[in-house]
Amino acid sequence: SIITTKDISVIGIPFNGGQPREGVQGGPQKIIEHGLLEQLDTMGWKSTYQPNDDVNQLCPVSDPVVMNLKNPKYVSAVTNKVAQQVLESARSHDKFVLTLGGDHSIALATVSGIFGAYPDACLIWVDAHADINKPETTDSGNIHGCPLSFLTGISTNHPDFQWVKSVVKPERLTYIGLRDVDDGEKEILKELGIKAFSMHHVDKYGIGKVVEMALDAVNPNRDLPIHLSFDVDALDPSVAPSTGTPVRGGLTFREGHYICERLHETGLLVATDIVEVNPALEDEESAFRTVQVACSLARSCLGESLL
Ligand code: Z70
Ligand code: MN
Ligand code: MN
Ligand code: MN
Repeated sequence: SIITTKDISVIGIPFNGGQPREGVQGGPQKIIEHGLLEQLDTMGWKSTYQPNDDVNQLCPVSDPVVMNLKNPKYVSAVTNKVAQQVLESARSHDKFVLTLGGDHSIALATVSGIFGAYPDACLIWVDAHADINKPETTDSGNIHGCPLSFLTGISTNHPDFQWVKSVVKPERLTYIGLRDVDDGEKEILKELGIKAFSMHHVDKYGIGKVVEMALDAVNPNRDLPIHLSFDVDALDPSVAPSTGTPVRGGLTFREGHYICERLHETGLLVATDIVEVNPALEDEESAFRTVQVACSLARSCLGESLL
C-alpha cells in the first residue's frame, strides 16, 4: 500500500457557497455526530479531526457574480485556505486524507491539496454530474458544477481562481455514475478525451467491470495514487435522498460500496471526499439514511470488509 500507517486526517468543510441550497454545510457535523470517528477507531484508524467551523467567516460582505459564477470570492477564499490544509495533511504520504463536505466546489481544495502532495495521482469522480462546466458554459452559475474545469486547466481566465493550478491531466480523470451531464460538458468530455462511465455503462457491463475499465483508463499499471471524489448524488435517491440535486436511476447501495471496497483493495487509495450530504433536505429518516451511507462509504474506503 501507498499509505503504510493507519493514520487518517479527517477534514470537515461545512460549506454551501458553491450552490444555492442551505443545509449542506451541516453535513460534516452530522456525519461526525453519527459516530464516524469512533467507527474508524474500532477499525484501528487513528484519526485527527479538523472541523473548520469558521469557514463562514470568510464570506465577503459583497460577492457579485463574475463571469457567470455565483459567490466567486467566497468559494475561492474557502477552497484556497482548505487546499493548504489538505496539502499539509497529505504531504508526508503517511496519512490517509478523508474530506467531508459541503458542496462539491470543495474539490477545488481537496484535489489541489492532494495533487500538490501526489502530482502523479489519478482522480476517480463518482457523481451523477460531470462538474466540469466552464464559466462560459454554466447555466446555473453554481461553482459546484465547475471545479473540474479549473482543475484540468480548461478554464484559466477567471480572476478569482488564478490560484488554482491545472493539476489533473485529462488522461488521469475518469467518472463513474454520470446521468445528468450538460450539453457543454458533453462537448468538453469529448474534446479532452476523458473516459467516462455513465449509468448506461454500469447497466451494460456491471459495476465490477466498470471499475476495472475506469482503473485501466487512468491507472493502467495499477501503480499511481488514487484520489476518490464521491458525490452522494451518484447513489440512487432511494439510497441517498438528502442531497441537493437528486437524479433518479443512480448507483445501488452495493454498487457505491463496491467502488470504495475495490479502490481500497488496490492499496493505492490515498484520499477520499464525501460530499453533498444535506441533512436539512427531506425528512429526518432520509437525512439519517444519507448520513449513515456516507459513513459506510468512508469505512469501505478504509478497508471495512464483509468477511
Ligand atoms: C449542473 C450545473 C451539480 C452537483 C449539481 C449540475 C451540477 N451541471 N453538481 N449537483 N453535485 O449546475 O452545472
Ligand atoms: Mn458533484
Ligand atoms: Mn452531483
Ligand atoms: Mn441538469
